[in-house]
Amino acid sequence: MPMPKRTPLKSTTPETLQVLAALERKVLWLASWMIHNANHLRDNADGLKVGGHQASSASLATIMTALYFDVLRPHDRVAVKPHASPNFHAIQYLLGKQTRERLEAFRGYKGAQSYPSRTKDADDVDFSTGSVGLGVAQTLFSSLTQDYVRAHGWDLDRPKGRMVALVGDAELDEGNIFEALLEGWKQGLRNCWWIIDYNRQSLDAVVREGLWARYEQLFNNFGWKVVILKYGSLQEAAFKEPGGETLRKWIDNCPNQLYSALVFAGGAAWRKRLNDEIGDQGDVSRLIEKRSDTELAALMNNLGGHDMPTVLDAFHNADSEQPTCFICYTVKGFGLPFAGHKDNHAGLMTPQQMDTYRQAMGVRPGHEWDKFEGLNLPAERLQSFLDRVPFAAGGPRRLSAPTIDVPDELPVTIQPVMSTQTGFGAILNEIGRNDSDFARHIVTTSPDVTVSTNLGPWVNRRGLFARQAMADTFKSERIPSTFTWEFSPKGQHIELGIAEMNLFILLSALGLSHSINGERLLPIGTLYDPFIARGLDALNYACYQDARFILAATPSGITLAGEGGAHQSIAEPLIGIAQDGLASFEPAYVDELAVIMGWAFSYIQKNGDLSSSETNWLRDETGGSVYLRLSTRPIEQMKRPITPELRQQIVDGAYWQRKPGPNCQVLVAYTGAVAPEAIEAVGLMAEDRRDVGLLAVTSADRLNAGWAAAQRARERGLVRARSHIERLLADVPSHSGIVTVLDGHPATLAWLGAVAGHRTRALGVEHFGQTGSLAELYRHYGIDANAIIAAAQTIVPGRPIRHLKALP
Ligand SMILES: Cc1ncc(C[n+]2csc(CCOP(=O)(O)OP(=O)(O)O)c2C)c(N)n1
Ligand SMILES: [Mg+2]
Repeated sequence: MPMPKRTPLKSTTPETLQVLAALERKVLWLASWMIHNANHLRDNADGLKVGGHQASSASLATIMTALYFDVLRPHDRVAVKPHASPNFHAIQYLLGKQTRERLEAFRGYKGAQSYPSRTKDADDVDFSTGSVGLGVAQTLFSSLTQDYVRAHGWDLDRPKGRMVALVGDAELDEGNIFEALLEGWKQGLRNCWWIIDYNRQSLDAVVREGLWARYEQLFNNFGWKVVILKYGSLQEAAFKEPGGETLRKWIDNCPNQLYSALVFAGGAAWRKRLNDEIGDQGDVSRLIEKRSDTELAALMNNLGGHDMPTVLDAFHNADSEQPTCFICYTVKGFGLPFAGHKDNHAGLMTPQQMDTYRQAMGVRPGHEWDKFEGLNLPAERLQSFLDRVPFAAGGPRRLSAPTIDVPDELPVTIQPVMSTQTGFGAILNEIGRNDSDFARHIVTTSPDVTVSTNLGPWVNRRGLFARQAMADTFKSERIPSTFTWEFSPKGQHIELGIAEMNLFILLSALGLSHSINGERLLPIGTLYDPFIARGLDALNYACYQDARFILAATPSGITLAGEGGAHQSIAEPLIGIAQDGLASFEPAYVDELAVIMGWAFSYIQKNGDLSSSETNWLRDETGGSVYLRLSTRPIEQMKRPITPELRQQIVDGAYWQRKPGPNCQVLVAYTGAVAPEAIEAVGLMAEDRRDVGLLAVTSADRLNAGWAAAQRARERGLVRARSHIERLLADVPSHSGIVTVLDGHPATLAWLGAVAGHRTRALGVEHFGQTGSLAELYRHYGIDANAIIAAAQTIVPGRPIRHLKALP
């Protein structure tokens, strides 16, 4: 394998190398000890394994020491391989940014987190990781976001940062990484480093042979520079000895499994194997013989990713903006007793092994957490080095940005008959008309469904983003088209290829811009509702790291009728309820949507305290992201004034479209596009029954969250706590029945019956896949007016139903 040529290292002095070697030892020790302490020395009363990854951490100890203590600058940002979290916390501890208490509580309540977490850790995690692959892609999209922000004239007084991912080699099996690579190539990615911890082991076993060559080709194809760190400096020196070439060839041809097994077995095993295979070849025999078992093992373990000079050399020489992939050969469990063993992923050192390791590290009992214990350099020298580490020299790593003023009302011309999707496009089109600060900070994005989710008018006004301008040839050729497709550095729409994973990770990056770049963006992403599932883990990831964005998902449900089949969505309203950090809405009318969007633009900017509001028991001051489930179904709009009370109720999740009277037997609670069916059913039932109610539910999610919070508050003694839905249902007679209906899973609203103990029948969609007209599908799945009336009749029998339409 030809090695890339590199110019000799200039910047690192022998003194620095000495200090870095000591710190590397300490990082590895602290990471191992932290895990050991959590598993063996803490009171773990619940009998569960605490876990932690000593082997995976060891694999990256050299690389992370080099990066954090020497290479990185304050404006660089890092996604650390999830199971190298202990290294990260150990490094932050040495830099004075993590407490001993939290290390002692590693994986415990409020302790340092198992996997680096922006929201739960206290030591300045740049990007959360945990679900492998996502943090890696996050660095790519954060780099694009940095370019976007700077192209718009913001954040220019700070140097550009490099977005760095520390990647497990098996992490590269995750498809989202390849989706991101292709997108990065399209968007002209730069300033992004992916450092592959090529230990040739995954969780279960040793990986396939020759993966590095696939990676190399792959990254080259996407315009990346590839730097391979295979041999350490000891090995390079040995290759220059007589017989060295033979040794190199043997290493190159050695299968991954055998190499790992010999690393585990140690010096004597290396000697036997090498002697058996190449030992009869004069020069190389001498090369082997002149080394003790320990020296031989050190030589064979001296892969590029564990050799500080090699690692520093590679990083310091990668000074162009070209995205760069470093393939670093490493040993999983390097320096620990289970190094190289295929079962070491979750392996923990036994107390005896730990004791031996402690002695080898020169750490006295009782001094395990001391920063410089057992290091062969004076503490003052180490401390003064740490005090000057460039990465830690900047101010706080969490930046902030002022809140952007949102207009009190978002104007929109409401047509007599209109869908929420059309309304969404119209609202953005209106915002796009003027050049307010608010409009300038909006950035939209979509995975190839810009036009079909109605972002077209906005994009016509604001243009597409690219670092290099690109004209719309259809326009210059004077071929009529509804949409102008012109790219420029000032454009405000980022067009993605069809990969929903990429959409969510880009939203995650755009939605953290205030904290990463110090410039706030108001991101809006659009996609088809069913394809939320395609990127769901990435959506969860974005919410977990508290990125802020608005998601408009449309079309949704079975309401897309003829489009139907595989495009129908059922489970998404339940995702909307269950997803932490995401407030979900499904309005029926465009005036509701305008209210919700106006609120959403403020909500995504909030960052206040955790206490709940006394009115709705929601923690609105903490803010979050927003999911709008929209529809293409044109429905008749209501002409009505939006009073402040109505506005608040729409945002809180429900309002009486027809308040039930004291003799109410039945009320219908609906969400979204089935509003006409609910209205029709209520109208028909009202001919026979008195005081029928109609509850418009704009957000099952917020109603449910408020209800749960108010119950908790009462259980804690706040006896007067009442949520919005409890207040709405307070006057409904207890014998009334509730029929709930939506174009989505019936469980979304079924819980309404439990609020005040009303008998309830929940209608919705449980099966999918049939195409047809709306009327056919609503009848087929049982969410039309007939179904509502029949359900009401069953739970609260009234007079014989005269109004049921004839069934086909
Ligand atoms: C999406 C996802 N699937 C599965 C896992 C469980 N898991 C954690 S680490 C790991 C293997 C990682 O191997 P590699 O990336 O090579 O890291 P190493 O420990 O070898 O450094 C797996 C399967 C996960 N964290 N995320
Ligand atoms: Mg691995």
